[in-house]
Amino acid sequence: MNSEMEQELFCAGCGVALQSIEPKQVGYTPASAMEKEIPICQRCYRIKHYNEASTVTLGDDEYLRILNQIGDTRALVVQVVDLFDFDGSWLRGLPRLVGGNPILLAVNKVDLLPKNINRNRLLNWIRKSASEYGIKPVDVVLLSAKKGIGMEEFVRSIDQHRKGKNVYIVGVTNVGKSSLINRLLKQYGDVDMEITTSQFPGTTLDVIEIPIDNHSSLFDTPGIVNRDQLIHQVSPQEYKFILPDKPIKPKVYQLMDKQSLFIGALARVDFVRGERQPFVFYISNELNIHRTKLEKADELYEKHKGELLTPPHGEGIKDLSPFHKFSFKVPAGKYDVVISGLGWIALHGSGANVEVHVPKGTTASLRPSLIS
Ligand SMILES: Nc1nc2c(ncn2[C@@H]2O[C@H](COP(=O)(O)OP(=O)(O)OP(=O)(O)O)[C@@H](O)[C@H]2O)c(=O)[nH]1
Ligand SMILES: [Mg+2]
Repeated sequence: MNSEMEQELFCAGCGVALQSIEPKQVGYTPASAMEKEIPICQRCYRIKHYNEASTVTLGDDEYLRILNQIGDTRALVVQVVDLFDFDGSWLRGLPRLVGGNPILLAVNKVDLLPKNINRNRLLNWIRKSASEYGIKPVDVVLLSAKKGIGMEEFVRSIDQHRKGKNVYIVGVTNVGKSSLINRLLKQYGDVDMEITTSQFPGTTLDVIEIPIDNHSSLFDTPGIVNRDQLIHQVSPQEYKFILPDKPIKPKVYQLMDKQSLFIGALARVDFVRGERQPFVFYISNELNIHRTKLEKADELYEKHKGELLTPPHGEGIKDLSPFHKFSFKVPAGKYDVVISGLGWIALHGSGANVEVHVPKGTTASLRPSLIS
C-alpha cells in the first residue's frame, strides 16, 4: 500500500508508482514534474487536459488482490453503484471479498434522474435489490458527486459507521468513486489534490490514500471491469452517446401493438401484444429512437445498422455481439423494462407483451417503476 513505501512517489491522480525512465510504461512523468508538490503521471495529465481515452486497464487479478487486502483488515467498505445502471454496476462477490466488514451503499448519479422521483420507493427498491445480491448494507445514501447532492448525509453516515477505522471506496469502473472523493475533498478537505476522473472506465490504477486523521484514512480503489456492461462492446468514441451526463429527458411514444422501436443499433423493443399505450424511454438524450413496424424490424436492422441506426457508427457495428431476446409479460400497473447499461422503458398501461433484443452479454429485466 502506498503509505508503507515512503521512498517511492505515487501519482496523486491514479495511484500508480511514478517513474521517469520508461515513457511507454504506466507511471511515467518527466523528471522535472517529479519535483512538484502534488506530482501526477503523464497519463493523468493527458486525461485531465485533453480528455484522452486511457489505454491502460487493470487486470482482474490485480483488482482482487487489492480487495482481498480489505478482507484482512477491519474497515468500513463503501460500495458505490451507478443508479443509472444499477445491476450492471453492481460489484458481485463483494461480501466474500471484504470479510465481515460493514458495507455502506453509496448510490451515485441521482442527478441523472428526473426530479419527480419517489425517494422512499427508490430506497426500498435499492435495499431489496441489495438483499437479493446478498448484502445488508448498514446504510443506503443517494448521492450525486457531480451536483454535490447528499454529501452531508454521506459524511455523517461514514463517520457513524466507520467507528474510527479506515474507509475503502470500492465498486465497478466508472461509477464515480473518485468523483465522490474529490467532492469530499473539496467540501471538507484542506488539501489541494484532485484524483483523476474520466468518462472512460479504468481511470484509477492503484489504491490512493487520503488521511482522515492521525489514525485512519480513506482509500480510493481502482474499479473492477464488469465485462457484461454494454459499454465494453463499443469504442470509446461512442461513450458520449450512451452514457448520459445530463438529467434524462424522458421520450414518450404512443404505440400500437406490432410496432418496434430501435435505440440506435444497440437495442430493439417490440410491442407484441396489448392495448395502445405510452412507452416512456429513460435513456441518454443523445440516443436516437427509430420506430418501425414489427414485421419490418429484422430487415431494417440488417440494412441500416451503423448508418440510419446509430450508435455504434459504421464499422463499429462489427464489435457488437449479435442480438438475443428477452420476453416480458408486463402486468397492468407501473413497470420498467430495464436494459442494463442503456436505461429503461416505463409502461403504465393495462399490460403488454414486450420483447427486447439486446447484444449478447447485455441483460434486460422487469421491475416496479422507479418513477411514479
Ligand atoms: N451525471 C453524473 N456523472 C458522474 C457523477 N459522478 C461521476 N460521474 C461521471 O462518471 C464518470 C466516471 O467517474 P470517476 O469518478 O472517474 O469513476 P470511478 O468509479 O473512479 O472510475 P474508475 O477509476 O475507472 O474505477 C466521469 O465521467 C464522471 O464525470 C454523478 O454524480 N453524476
Ligand atoms: Mg477512479
